[in-house]
Amino acid sequence: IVRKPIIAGNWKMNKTLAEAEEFVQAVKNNIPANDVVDAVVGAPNIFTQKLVEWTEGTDLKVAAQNSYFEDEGAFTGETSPKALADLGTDYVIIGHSERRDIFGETDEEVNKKAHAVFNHKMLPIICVGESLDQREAGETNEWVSGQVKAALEGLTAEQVKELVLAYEPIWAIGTGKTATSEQANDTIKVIRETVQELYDEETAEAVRIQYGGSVKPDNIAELLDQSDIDGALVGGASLEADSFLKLLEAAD
Ligand code: G2H
Repeated sequence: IVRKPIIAGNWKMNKTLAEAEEFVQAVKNNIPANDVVDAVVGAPNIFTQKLVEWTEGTDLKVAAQNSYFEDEGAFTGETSPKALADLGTDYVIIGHSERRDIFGETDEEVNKKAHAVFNHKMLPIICVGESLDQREAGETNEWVSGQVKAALEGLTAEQVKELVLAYEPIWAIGTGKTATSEQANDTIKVIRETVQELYDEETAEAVRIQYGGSVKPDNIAELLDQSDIDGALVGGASLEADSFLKLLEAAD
């Protein structure tokens, strides 16, 4: 099976509208064809509508950085998955470690959000990953596969083949410390085995699993060379157009 690489920028809470537009104009017509690599920009949700407008007719896809699991109601400050889908959003990043750590998102909520995203015909990019303490205690595999099981609960094999998983060791996020490509690949293999256990070999071979955590133009090639790494979820190095384009070229 050949899995198409997917490179997704996660801007986190960065950029003004003008900065976002400048980035999109510089990038949108310079990305590799989407039969080679999926290129995704995860902008702050307040810019999602504009991103969809600006990228119309191009191969650049748009991700929101979070969504609530209810469609509407008394949830002050939350973003409706129904409204995101209506805007034309392609992907939603779910369960990023910053959401889990800073905003207390649980595995159960991550799972509900994944269902909500599918209900509205978008695709989730579901993040999992261990802390440094967990890695040092030798708990990585168990922890990460537990997160995967919880996140995928109740999803069909067809859905799992479509979604994206992102393995982001928390200790490598924004720290400049990257997991070695072998470390990343080893844990991603564990994730793939978990999917196989839950579903079947076909599903495990089809699901795309990204690595995330201090990915940069100069380390992406060796990460993508690994057997099981199908792309990257990139924070810091996705903020500049040049750097983002270099990441995409590496996957071309
Ligand atoms: C991990 C990653 C993007 P960075 O959070 O999701 O960020 O590439 O800055 O480590």
